[in-house]
Amino acid sequence: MTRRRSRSIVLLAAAGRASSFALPPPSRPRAACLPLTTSLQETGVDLQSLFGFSVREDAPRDISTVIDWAAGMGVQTCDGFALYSADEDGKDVYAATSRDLPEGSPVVCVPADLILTGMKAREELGAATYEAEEDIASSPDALDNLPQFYLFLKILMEYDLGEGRMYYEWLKSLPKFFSNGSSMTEFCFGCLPPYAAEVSLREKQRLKLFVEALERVPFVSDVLMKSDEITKWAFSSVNTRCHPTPDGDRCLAPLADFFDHSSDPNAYLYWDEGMNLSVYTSRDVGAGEAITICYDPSLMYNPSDLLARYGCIEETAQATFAKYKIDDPTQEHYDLGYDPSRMLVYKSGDVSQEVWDVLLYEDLGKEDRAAFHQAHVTGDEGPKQQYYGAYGAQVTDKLRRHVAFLVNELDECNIGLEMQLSMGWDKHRHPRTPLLIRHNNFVRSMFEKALENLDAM
Ligand SMILES: *[C@@H]1O[C@H](CO)[C@@H](O)[C@H](O)[C@H]1NC(C)=O
Ligand SMILES: CC(=O)N[C@H]1CO[C@H](CO)[C@@H](O)[C@@H]1O
Repeated sequence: MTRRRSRSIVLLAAAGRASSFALPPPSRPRAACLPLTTSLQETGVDLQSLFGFSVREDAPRDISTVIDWAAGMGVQTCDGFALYSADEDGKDVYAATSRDLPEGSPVVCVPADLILTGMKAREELGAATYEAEEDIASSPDALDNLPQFYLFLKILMEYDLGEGRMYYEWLKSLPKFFSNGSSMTEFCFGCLPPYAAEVSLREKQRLKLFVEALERVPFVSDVLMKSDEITKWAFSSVNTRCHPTPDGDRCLAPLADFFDHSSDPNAYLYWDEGMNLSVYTSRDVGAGEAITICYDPSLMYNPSDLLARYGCIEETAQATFAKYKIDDPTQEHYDLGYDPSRMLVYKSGDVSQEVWDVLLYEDLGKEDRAAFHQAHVTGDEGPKQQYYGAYGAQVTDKLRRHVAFLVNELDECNIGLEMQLSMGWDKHRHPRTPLLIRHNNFVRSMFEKALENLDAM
């Protein structure tokens, strides 16, 4: 996310010594040179300290050793690479450098053998997981779910085995507080407009699927399986930090998992033939500027999916999904551009042509639908204009009602949320309230503009 520079920025960790790409990586982990602690208090002993560190939401996130650990593991970083936090409690961490980086510079390079993938985890964990795999493989999004399920198991296993394991220092650096859909409560869903609530709820159901499948994995201990906090932490870590690989798998690449998402990123991921994963700058990046990558181009205009999956808001986005949903879309709908990344409302309040076309198509009878579709795919503007001549006013009115409905929904959600804030309930009971309000306001601002435009038509 874009950082507001006015906020206090806390340096959480930096490499003790600059590790340059020109130099071979050190062979042993170096001791941390800068002992940096977050301001969070140590929490009391809880069940989870059985495992070395707590993953409770309010437990401190320990980022102090991960860069030096990674260097010891062969991860190369550019000069001045460091992790910063934009908030006082160190929950929200981003990667930047203390020096200007020109376009095309390597930022980090993670060697292939350190990268965790779904396939590698599957091989390592072996046949004991195959029963659980059947459950996941029969789920609707199996292709996405299977690699993530194996990464989820791998994280749980490493957490269970604790200190002394290869990935321990990296596990400690993972966030504990997530606002992602799987962390939301019934209360949160009630405060989101229908589409955002639906996608957030879907994330929560995915978590349930993973946790239920755990019961069929013999090596997962009861303590782990029954701890909602631990399973949610492992699930959210995988879900929000994994990257797709060129061969359709998913991976967790230590240190390459600290880059925030932006729809106007200043860096990108690059896989070499040896499956090492690098991050390169795609333009000049100033010292201290957050280095960002685009997680998934389909999230560029979809703040609700971004919220559901990653728990964040990107207020610089130039458009938002128009949230117009069709129950049983056909190939013809898709041909007209029925897709969240194309059915857009822009900051200016303009609505993308795809929205108009889909709405008009919906109002036509069978034969006219076929003719309109034909004109669209052949790029024949004449007949399309005739349909707009006949149905334009009707479609404008339908769109106006849709947009007005959403503005109203968002207002109602925010009334409930503001009330929580005024009572101070957000502090403990509903810590995600401010985030939900930001999401709703951001989406509302675009819809409100669209409503003004439609009213003026
Ligand atoms: C991948 O990284 C390893 C270790 O850093 C290096 O030896 C190898 O040459 C790299 N592979 C490619 C194709 O660059
Ligand atoms: C706001 C929030 O807590 N969102 C989290 C969702 O997941 C990402 C990736 O781990 C975290 O960085 C975010 O902090």
